[in-house]
Amino acid sequence: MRFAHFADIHIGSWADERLAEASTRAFMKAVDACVEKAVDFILISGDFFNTSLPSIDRLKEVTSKLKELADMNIPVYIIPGSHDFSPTGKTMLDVLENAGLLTNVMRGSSGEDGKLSLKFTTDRKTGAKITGIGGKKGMLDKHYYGQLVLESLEKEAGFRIFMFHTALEEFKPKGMEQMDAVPLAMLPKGFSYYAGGHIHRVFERSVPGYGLITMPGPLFPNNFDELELVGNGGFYIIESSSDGKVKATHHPVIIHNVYTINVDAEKKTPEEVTDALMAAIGQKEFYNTIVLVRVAGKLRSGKTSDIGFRQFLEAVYEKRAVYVARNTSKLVGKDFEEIKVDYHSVEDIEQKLIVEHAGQSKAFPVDREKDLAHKLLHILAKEKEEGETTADFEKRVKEDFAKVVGIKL
Ligand SMILES: [Mn+2]
Repeated sequence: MRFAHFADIHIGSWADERLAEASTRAFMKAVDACVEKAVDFILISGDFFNTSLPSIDRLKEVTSKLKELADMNIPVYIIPGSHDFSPTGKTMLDVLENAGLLTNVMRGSSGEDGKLSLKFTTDRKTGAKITGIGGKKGMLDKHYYGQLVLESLEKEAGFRIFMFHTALEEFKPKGMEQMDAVPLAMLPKGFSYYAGGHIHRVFERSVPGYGLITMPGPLFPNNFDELELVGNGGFYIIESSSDGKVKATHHPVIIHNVYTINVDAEKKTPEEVTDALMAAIGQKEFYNTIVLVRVAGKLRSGKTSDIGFRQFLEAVYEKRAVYVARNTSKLVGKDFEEIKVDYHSVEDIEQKLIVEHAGQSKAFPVDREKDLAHKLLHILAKEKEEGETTADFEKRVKEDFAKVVGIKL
């Protein structure tokens, strides 16, 4: 048996039009590689799309690729990720599943005692039994793990795959120690393969009592840090031999080259920093390359805005760079220290503020308040969809609101 494991594809993730196609292209390329390697099926461990309602253009491309796979009889098994999920449960994944293009393996029932019994989805060709738990925003999925009936899952015979979309407490990567996570003990033991997602880093570990646990990282990096740390994305190909051995190989997916420039601004004048930036690009050409530039340190004189970034950017784009990303979070001018928020995404900041302020209103229990705040932020941030009338849009927002708050309109 040979299968592929993708996660965190985030179709539509980059707002900048220069990189808007990158995650979709990475998906196309990864699928082509899987076809070439004759995989039996493909797993997607959450965050297939960057939002629950992706744009029509992206959907068109992705759907025709999924159709190619369906026509070749290569099934796609998926769990929703924190990004695929809308608070009201609406997601494009349902549409694709109804069209027979993929299968959501997070299936089960919850008993009167609130216990969650998961069902396996059996792959017809290989007999592999697949189940899993998707991710939700703000770690609502932790609740699922707490209710999960493990015994029946652990007793099941055969080649079993558990898909998950969460950080694991024991294996949080450096710099992500504060992240919400699920302890390994909440996952069923003895599965053949644990297909993870959510952490945008490559991870692979064989754990006694459990099995091979991996996270492939994103198919294409989603921000400056990921570009710097992982450079390019990738996925796993897993091969299991008849003696039960499971081997994972990470396959890179290269869409653009990444070139990093570091400039130390400590005790330099803005002019000296500009010179250092220009010297760093020298005679280079940046065809099909993303250039990352990190400038850090405290200037000897002047302001950070005196640095000739504009001149630098023009020169780099002139040399055919696809995109230039700059990080100056540790750069300060002579006379004042800039205050920077040390969070990378809007969601991180929202999450931080919600946690910090929860419990002040006393109108709801704290957990309910956090949950509500999250869902309301999500709903109220929605924009009008393509082709949607203003009246329909307002109706949709009102209905979503009523559903979340639990009132009748
Ligand atoms: Mn993700």
